[in-house]
Amino acid sequence: MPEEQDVELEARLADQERFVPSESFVSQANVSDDSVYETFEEEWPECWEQAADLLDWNEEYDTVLDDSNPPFYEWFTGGELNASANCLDRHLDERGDEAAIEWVGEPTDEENRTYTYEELHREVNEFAAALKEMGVGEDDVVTMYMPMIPELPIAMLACARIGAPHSVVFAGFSADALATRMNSADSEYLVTCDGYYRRGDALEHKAKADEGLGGVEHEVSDVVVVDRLGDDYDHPMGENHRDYDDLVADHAGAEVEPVSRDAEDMLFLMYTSGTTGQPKGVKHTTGGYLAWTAWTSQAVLDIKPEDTYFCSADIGWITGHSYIVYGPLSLGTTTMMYEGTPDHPEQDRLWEIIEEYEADQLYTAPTAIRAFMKWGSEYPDKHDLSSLRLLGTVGEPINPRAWKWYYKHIGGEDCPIIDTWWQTETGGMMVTTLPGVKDMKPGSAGPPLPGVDVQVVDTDGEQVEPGRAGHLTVQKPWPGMLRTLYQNDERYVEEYWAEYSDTDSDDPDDWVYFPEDGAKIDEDGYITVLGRVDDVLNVSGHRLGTMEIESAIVGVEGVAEAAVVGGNHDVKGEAVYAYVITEDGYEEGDEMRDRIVEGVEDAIGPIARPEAVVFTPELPKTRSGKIMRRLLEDVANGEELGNTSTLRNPEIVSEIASKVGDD
Ligand code: 6R9
Repeated sequence: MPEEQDVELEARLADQERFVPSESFVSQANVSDDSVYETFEEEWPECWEQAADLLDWNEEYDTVLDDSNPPFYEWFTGGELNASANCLDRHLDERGDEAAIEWVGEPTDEENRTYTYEELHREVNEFAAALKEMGVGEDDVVTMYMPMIPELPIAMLACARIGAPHSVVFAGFSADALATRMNSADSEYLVTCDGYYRRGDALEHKAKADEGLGGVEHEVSDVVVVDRLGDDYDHPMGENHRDYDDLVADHAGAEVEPVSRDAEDMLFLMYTSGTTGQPKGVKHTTGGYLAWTAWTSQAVLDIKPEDTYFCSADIGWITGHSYIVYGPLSLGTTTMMYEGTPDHPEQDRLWEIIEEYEADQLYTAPTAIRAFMKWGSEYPDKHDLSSLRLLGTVGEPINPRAWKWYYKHIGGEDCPIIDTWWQTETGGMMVTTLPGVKDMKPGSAGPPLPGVDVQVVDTDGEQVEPGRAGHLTVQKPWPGMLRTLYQNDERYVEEYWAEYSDTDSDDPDDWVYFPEDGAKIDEDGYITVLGRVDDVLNVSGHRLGTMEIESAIVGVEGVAEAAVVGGNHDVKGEAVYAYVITEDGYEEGDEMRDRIVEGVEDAIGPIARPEAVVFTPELPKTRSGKIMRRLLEDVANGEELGNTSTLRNPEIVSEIASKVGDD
């Protein structure tokens, strides 16, 4: 395109606030009829039968929603199904030879792997048989600590097949984080791997897993190890460690009858960060979760069985669970997995993959889009991306400039973009446009999905005027919702419901879910999510608790006190800023800073690494002794300092600010 024309186009896009999905998209969309919003409202909760109908049930459910004991809602009660059978067996007749998973490893000289539904079904059965032989029973929690290799979804589906809930721990998390999660879930089984490739290096993962196992307080029965690195790493094996390939080979050809699970039986646990130091074990069930991910994959991602769908998230986070594994596979489509980072070996790796596999959808995070923007449009421009039909984002707010760049340079101004707001706890998407129905407004996620009752309210729980900031709330239950926090019903009520509910009432109308996000709504009912209102940071779309990071820092020898806040960052969205007071006798300086960074990496993982460590003799505190995080955020962002008059020690703020300025 000639340069002037390009400039003109940029200018036009910069001013445009509303985008209409193209005729060609709408005409083929899974959902293109606006009436769905009204019908779902009128027919709620029976509207969700539509989601349940996307699944195969062994036993029909009696009731769509049992709301007799809020907020312990139950969905599709009396129904029975198996998630692995829904993701595999039922597709065999028609799609047995079609690809279920297209896996791309990071090294470019390695052969990629395709698993047809037939092949995936076979290996899931073999591994399920191995798990059974190891003694894994229904409801035993199996932990997985694995990167983006095919054995991860295989292990998840094998667990689902035998009714053993999985708990996947992101491979980038530390040994300590693994131990905490295994302890919390009383998990006696671990599936892990020797290592994986990251930006050309073979990372040794097994040593980290072993270190984590050392911190598990109960006896661990078996550890399964996938040999990913082959000759690149000769990994040590412990007494109860078993090689994945041997196990599968020993059970070659085995078939395991999928266990019929009650709709409300647990499918998996996923630990996520909250306000306190202890991560929360979010419990998802078989019927509601699977119905939710299947329905949203169909209605929002517009997935059709013949598509090749690419979500660049990691399966270690909820996005990968719902929209790499369960949603897409339940619909019988081809789901892609990429092991490495988008900048290896070059900054066009994703575009190369999309071109090669002719991907139909791309679902990624704003932080990735901001990085792509920074690298420049010459990278996507080198590739034919015309196979793409739809683009999506998730994990954090997307700024209009990044949205427009994505729209133009990746979507060729022809693909609708879905900006999807949801959480680990919601199981799947909640607020986003239906791409075949609604116009898009960059920067705003869109209206709530049909049948989802989201309101933006003030502190009294009253709806705010359009344009005013308030809290995002969900006023009615939905099938994909978490059911509780593992073995902690009390904390479940406290964390998500107490704020806006009458907790003594058993009338569901008195119960309101609060996800801890701020938001505003416009005249058309479009919601702009403003970010967390609790002490949770969103670094590169990853959810991290400030308390978790603080407790890691105060665990470092010589640290007396620490406060962690998020500062704005062009690519990561938010970056970790740590303000640290040292103990007497310890010197502030590079050595201390290195030990602090190391302490955080050991306790949580490199994703939580502080961008800046600022030493200070005091933290700004209110008279009642509460740390004023807002001021520390202002300092991190180099902003005008807010009101300091309520502080016990106002002078400290400018002192800290001058240190950050020096950095
Ligand atoms: C799926 C996922 C949840 C938190 C959530 C919110 C933020 C997610 C967003 C978004 C603005 C979007 N968030 N999607 N903010 N616009 N489209 O990310 O789950 O890791 O649990 O994080 O992420 O703050 O509360 P999770």
